[in-house]
Amino acid sequence: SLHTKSSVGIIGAPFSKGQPRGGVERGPDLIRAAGLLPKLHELECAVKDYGNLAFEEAELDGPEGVLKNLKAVGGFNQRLSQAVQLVKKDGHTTVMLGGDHSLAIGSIHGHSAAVGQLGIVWVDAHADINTPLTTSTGNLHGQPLSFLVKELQSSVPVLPSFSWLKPCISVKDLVYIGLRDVDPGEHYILKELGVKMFSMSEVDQLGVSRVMEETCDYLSSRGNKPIHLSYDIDAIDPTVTPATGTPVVGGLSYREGVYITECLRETGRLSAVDLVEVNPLLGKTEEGIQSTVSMAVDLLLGCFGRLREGNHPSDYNPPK
Ligand code: 6HN
Ligand code: MN
Ligand code: MN
Ligand code: MN
Repeated sequence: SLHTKSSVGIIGAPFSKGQPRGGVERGPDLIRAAGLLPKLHELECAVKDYGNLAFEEAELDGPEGVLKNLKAVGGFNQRLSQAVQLVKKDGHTTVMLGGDHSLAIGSIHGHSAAVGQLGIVWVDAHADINTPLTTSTGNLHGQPLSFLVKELQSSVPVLPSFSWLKPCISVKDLVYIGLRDVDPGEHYILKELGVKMFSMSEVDQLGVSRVMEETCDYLSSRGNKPIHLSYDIDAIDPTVTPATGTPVVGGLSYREGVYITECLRETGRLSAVDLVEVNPLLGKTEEGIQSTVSMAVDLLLGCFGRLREGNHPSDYNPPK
């Protein structure tokens, strides 16, 4: 490989309060149990597992208007941001294992606090850019980008639980892939702000290779910033990844999903990865759960150099 070996720092974030379904807090341990660490070692990655971030029940977390678990989500993300900053300062590419997608708030905030401006690749069936005013569910996993995007701050009310958070990304540094369930208020925002996006229609029209070429060109035109990949497992088709909270038909295939990670790895600028929304309690069958978890592992391996053509260690000695 042309790349220097990666050093990976893993943070488990067993958090589920950004949405109403139990089980997603089991994601980090399941992904580890499926062999993530030994498989990364096989790719000659140096791996440090920072363990799971402890979660304390927020006292008296009543709904503030329509928003659910504001204090818990605000508090956990503040600590996650600090954890990510530490891992980045140790020099690793961060892997944040969720947990639900509200965790992107702390993950992206911490990443940006440590390294500066970022390019964000958001792979998801959903846009996750509802504001506290446009949300129809009150679930904060549908809103993380509204708190992070600078251009949206005049539309986001000030919330005490997020007073620590400074919006740190420009909407021009954001690219979506895989969209197919976007709420009207979100669609308005995407069009109004001219956000770069490849919905499933564009994946169909262009094919995943053109989508990735254009994604990488776009990020280059924005100055080759360190890349933050936020990968929601529900971007993948529910026939492959049924064990997730908000499945949507018509998603990315296994191959398209992995190809995205291979291309981002090739840039050499992948600096943090979120892998979120794996929920074993929603898999229906053992097979469905296994398939979801192993997809999560394969996406992460694609991020760190696994090639479908095969790999071999740099010190490999052929038998003589
Ligand atoms: N996710 N747009 C819906 C909402 O509740 O705002 C769904 C959000 C899904 C969020 O999958 O990370
Ligand atoms: Mn989603
Ligand atoms: Mn919807
Ligand atoms: Mn999401």
